[in-house]
Amino acid sequence: MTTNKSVLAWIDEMKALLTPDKVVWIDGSEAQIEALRAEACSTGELIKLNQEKLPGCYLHRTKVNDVARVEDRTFICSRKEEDAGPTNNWKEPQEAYKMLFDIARGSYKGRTMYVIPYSMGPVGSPLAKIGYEVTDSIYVVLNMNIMTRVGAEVEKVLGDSEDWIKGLHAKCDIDPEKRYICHFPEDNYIISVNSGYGGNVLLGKKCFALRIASYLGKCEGWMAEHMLILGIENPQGEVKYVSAAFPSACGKTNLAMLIPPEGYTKNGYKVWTVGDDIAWMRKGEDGRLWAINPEYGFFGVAPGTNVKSNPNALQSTKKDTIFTNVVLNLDDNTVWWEGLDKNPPENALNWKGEPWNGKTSTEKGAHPNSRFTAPAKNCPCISSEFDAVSGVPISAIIFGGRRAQTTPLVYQSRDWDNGVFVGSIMASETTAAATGAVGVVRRDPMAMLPFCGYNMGDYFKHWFEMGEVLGDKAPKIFNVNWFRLDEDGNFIWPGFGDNFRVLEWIIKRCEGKVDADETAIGYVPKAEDINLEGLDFSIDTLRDILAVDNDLWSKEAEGIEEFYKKFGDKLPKELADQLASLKERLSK
Ligand code: GTP
Ligand code: SPV
Ligand code: MN
Repeated sequence: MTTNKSVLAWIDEMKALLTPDKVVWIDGSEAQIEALRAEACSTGELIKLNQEKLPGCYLHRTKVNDVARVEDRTFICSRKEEDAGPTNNWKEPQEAYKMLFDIARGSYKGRTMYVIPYSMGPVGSPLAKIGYEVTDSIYVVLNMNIMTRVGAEVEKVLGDSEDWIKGLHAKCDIDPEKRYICHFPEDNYIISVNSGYGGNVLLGKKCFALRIASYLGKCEGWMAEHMLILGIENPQGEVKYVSAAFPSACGKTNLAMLIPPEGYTKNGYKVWTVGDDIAWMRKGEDGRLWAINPEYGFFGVAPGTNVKSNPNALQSTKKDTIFTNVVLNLDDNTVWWEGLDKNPPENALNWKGEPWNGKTSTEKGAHPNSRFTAPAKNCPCISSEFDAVSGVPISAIIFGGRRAQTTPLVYQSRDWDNGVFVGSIMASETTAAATGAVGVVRRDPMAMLPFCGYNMGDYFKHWFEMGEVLGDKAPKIFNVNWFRLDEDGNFIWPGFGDNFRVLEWIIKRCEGKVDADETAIGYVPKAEDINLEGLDFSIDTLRDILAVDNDLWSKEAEGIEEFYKKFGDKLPKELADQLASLKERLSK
């Protein structure tokens, strides 16, 4: 246990507020973690799975009203409302503290307070940051122990420093009417009450590593982004790194772990995973942009994960993994979800714990936002640079979303500033990762709409400033869309491993090795430059999904103009200029 005065003072405050019966300091030792797993199994909080087939694996079910992030109950409590901006919910900080402390007061009575010291990023890395989360949930402790670097080592590195982030989580009664996920960027404070679900309660993840960190990044000159990081190794053994921002449940984990098509793997191409959800990026000594993954595990979407779509993710879940809200197969005590295979169990319990027969039931067995929490080190293609304290140099940044129409398979921005514009106009169909309607197109700039901890107008400005700092060493910026639909509603592009064909074009563009066609929105590949070898896919269809329809884009431009109005005079002039140029090019 630490002797850090600022930490001890806050823990005393928390004890007085929450009145736990007992305080347990998480040291990260296997013995302590194992004892907690056993305790959670004894109360039913966890179900121990078949230890021969799934060693170290457990199942957890949340309350049925508590299955996803709650964007309408997520608040940025900056002192000034303007600093939260038009895209965030805001509460006045003193009022918010009072409301939250009133809700949490006494709620640990008869319970244990767990104190989790954790590092986002390799322990001791100059890019890493430290947090403390107090929680009354063993599920949170065990998940944080997979998702972050936890324990005594972290406290040693922190020493007496006051530079750490406070996180208070209280389950209370899981009352959705009193559920609040609040961030106080100016105080380095996060408070989450009345939830027990993933992104709402694993406070190192979206709350710290994106909402608080994006604000710190603005103040300190770096970037916290909702991005995967992957390395592409060519047959000569050279590795180039790219990062990619797609909204929740739009393919980051899948792209991060992809296995290239056979023709490529035979020739020696490989993909290495550095991260699947969050990137912290900073200018390095060589002037390039360097990225670390602040996380230590994957909190991945289960449905759709299978041996074909993402074998590396599936393999990652074979040991030491916690499954949340999936099907329990009662015959062999293993788990199942939609899209795992074509053999749903007949003798099973669905995600709610009710009897479920996969052959006859019309209802889904797993929740669409059911998840696995797996250690990153389980991943067969984890990068050798995963723990590298200075991270990896980024050659390209890729934006992308789920668009049935309009957005081509891939295009490149004209330059950094145009790339910031491309990120700012991202739009995507909503998914089950957050509560609310699914399949509605909404603007989600840089996939950060739910995660930007300050005024998004200032966030755009920060992107332009980073472009200036990086100059001609800045990564090239691209946009992709794997999700174009045909008239029958089927995905046109095969996606998954075949996305490597697009990554190859992106890398070639970065190296200046391939030409492109200039369109109103940017540079689009010549169809013959996307390698279709070994794929049953016609070049004409490829041409279709690469085409830029100026009429559709003119409508898009109107939507962008409407969206930009939200930001008032916080909209950087560069973006207004970019929009005007786009319109001009479209009218030609
Ligand atoms: P979060 O963890 O919520 O941030 O999601 P994510 O961005 O990591 O998304 P993930 O990779 O888990 O994919 C979400 C869903 O999209 C899954 O159902 C996938 O099967 C599907 N998906 C991923 N990549 C592709 C693709 O290339 N094509 C198609 N059609 N679907 C994909
Ligand atoms: C997302 O929704 O983007 C996730 C899952 O990665 S959660 O941690 O719940 O935010
Ligand atoms: Mn995510």
